[in-house]
Amino acid sequence: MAFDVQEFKKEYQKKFEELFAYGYEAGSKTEQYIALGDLVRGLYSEDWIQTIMEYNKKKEKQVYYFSMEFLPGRMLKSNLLNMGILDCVKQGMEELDLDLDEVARAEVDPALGNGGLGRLASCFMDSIASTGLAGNGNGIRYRYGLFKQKFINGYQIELPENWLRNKNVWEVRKENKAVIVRFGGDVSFTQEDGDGRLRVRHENTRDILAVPYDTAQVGYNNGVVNNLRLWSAEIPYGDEARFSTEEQREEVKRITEVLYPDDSNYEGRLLRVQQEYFFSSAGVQSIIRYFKQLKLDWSLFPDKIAIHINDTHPTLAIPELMRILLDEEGLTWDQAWEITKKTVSYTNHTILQEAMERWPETMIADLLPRIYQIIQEINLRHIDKKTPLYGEELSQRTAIIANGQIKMANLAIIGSHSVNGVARLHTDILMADTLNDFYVMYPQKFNNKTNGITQRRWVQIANENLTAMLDETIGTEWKSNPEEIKILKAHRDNKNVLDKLEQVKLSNKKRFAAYALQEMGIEIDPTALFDVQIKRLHAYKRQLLNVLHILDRYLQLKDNPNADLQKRVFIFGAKAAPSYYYAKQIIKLINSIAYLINNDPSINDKIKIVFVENYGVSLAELIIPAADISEQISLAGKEASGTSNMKLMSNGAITMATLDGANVEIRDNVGEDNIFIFGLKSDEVQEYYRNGVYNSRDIYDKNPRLKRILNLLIDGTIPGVETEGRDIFDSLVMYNDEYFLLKDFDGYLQAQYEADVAFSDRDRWNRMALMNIASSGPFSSDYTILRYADEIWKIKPQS
Ligand code: 8GP
Repeated sequence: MAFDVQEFKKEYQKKFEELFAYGYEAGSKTEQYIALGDLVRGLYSEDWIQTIMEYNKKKEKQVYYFSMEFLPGRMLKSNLLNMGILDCVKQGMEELDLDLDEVARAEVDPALGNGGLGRLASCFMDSIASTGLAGNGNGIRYRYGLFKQKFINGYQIELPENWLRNKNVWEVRKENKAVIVRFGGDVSFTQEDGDGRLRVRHENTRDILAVPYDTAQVGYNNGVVNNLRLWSAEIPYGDEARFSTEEQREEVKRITEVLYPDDSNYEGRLLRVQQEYFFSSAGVQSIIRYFKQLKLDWSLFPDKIAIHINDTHPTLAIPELMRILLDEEGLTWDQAWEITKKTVSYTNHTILQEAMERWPETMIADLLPRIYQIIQEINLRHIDKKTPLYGEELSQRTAIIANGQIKMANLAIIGSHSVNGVARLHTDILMADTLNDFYVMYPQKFNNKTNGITQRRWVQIANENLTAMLDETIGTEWKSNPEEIKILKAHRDNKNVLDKLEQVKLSNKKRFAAYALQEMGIEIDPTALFDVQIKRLHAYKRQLLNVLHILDRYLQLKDNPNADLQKRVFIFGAKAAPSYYYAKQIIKLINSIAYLINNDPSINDKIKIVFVENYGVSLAELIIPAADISEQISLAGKEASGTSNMKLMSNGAITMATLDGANVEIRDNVGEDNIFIFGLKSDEVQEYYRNGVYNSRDIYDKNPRLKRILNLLIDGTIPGVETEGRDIFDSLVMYNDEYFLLKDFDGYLQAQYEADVAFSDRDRWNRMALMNIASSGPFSSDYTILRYADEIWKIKPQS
């Protein structure tokens, strides 16, 4: 984009004055940010219009990525980078006596997702635009999103995150594109027009207006600007009288208020289903409106439209598309079903049973009576067709409706043409185990798409020092073709390059140390080994195993203050689901241990623990470039892929890993010498589950080192955790340790010991870091997305 510094300065000043009616020098950081954002939006608006017009004109096939969550992070710098004007704006701001980074920090990081799944959706949106694919996002504009996490007395407290309190400069409200989403009502059938066909009458519905807010997704230096559409629930115009009480109005607003209402109770679950139908229906309706404008035969719908559902949350898009084709467009069942299956594809992100969505049949029948009928019909036809082929038992196991429950994964698989897992191991487990019944029926639907990350945000923006060093060492080709980063391997024995890499890491560690001191009052040594575990708090991710290792080191130092142990800073970032009691107990435990150890002078700063509050994309950008060790220690078979493993690797952290999720592929790429692997393998875990011989109590009794650590949880050593310590102890020792922490403990300690040894040899460690960076190219989401485009969506990059 042509733009020079002088021109920028002029435009910026003008924009600021236009918005705030005084000079930018007197503005707050937020105002300075809003003015810059507004200016930037203006700069890409023409490309945005142009891109959409081109797609329409060429009747290009487009993909619609339906996701309940998006975690875009701050958008200012990523837009500037992709537009190719980051350096120019940075310099311009400097000449205006402003610091771009400081101004950029005034942007509120929207928490419209939980973790991996939501951030993946945002990496994908960036990659879709950057590889020149015609793609759109479809989701929910949550008023508050996920909660804001605070620690009070070590406990997680959830506060509302009012991310929209200032103007959101990136979004454009499109009232003229609003659609009505209908809930409840009565369904009847009539014969009209004398053609003998049944017509559906759906009356007395509760109608909600879905208003889209569009946000541009700017491609990297290619002029492509795609669209992310997030829907907000409102009272339909002219219908205010029907929502006369405060209670009724609240009910409407509630639909798009928060991500993850507490689904441990019926009310919360009902709200969740409303959200899912709300954005699925609105998305499908707007797609249908677009398609009709093309004036093509309905049979061409799958040639023009691909709908991808990110996990099962948007599965209701399947019966909704059927409903519109049948009831509104008058297609036959067979026509509508063919179109739907060819259009929809589905990604599974987890094998955890508790995350498999099931809704009570009665809930769907009441809330969405017509959709319910369609699901029943899909189910009946499925069973009718499959029973003669596969027998009663197998067919019934794949039923969508069973025991009064509607199984969303079954509907997603039956109603789509592609089912993919997110790492090789994960897909293998889906095919062989979790979804094996479906694999038997539809082997051709199953495929793997290993996750990826965008190095634009996770290296270029998050780690400017590393970016500069790479540019200097291997040129800039890696930025548009991430595989090219492998050239760095040629420098693996170049002392000069290794030293530079160490300096880069050190400066990033200093940056994090400054944050820890300023925000948390914790002083850390930037030359210590930074050991990082950042991810949602969940028992299977085994943050507790990390804790057991910390306690082991603590005891070693208590026994012998001069023990030859590498100085370490353990960094945690994690939110726990509000109703996940055990995860919240683990948070309290970690905070209490942090308090104990950080304030114990006899430890002499050899261990520090930093548990950052309100972990999210922006904090990840600060922590990841500073990491030496990347903790990826889930029980093998449980973590579908992981993506922080890829981000950390790209920034030169060494992975401490079980052979789980994408760790397996990371090992294959980086080689055994540049990763620390330990623990049970996935098939060994399966075997234990099958034969039931695991006995954690036995391990506890026979392993004195481990016993001593576990006893710390209940002997009063750790202040303030009486109940938490006891509950956690019981889960590990008395209730047989569901995630095999005790079994993997020895292997983990050994791997950690090896990491200490490696870290003390600076050249060796730096070489390992270099090899990780140099092997990270294949994990670019650009490649992942090109595989989705080629193999699932059948769309091609624009020339
Ligand atoms: C996550 C997986 O746990 C993670 O391994 C994977 O990297 C990521 O998806 C992206 O594929 N799954 C979820 O975040 C998830 O299942 N969330 C649903 C419960 C909301």
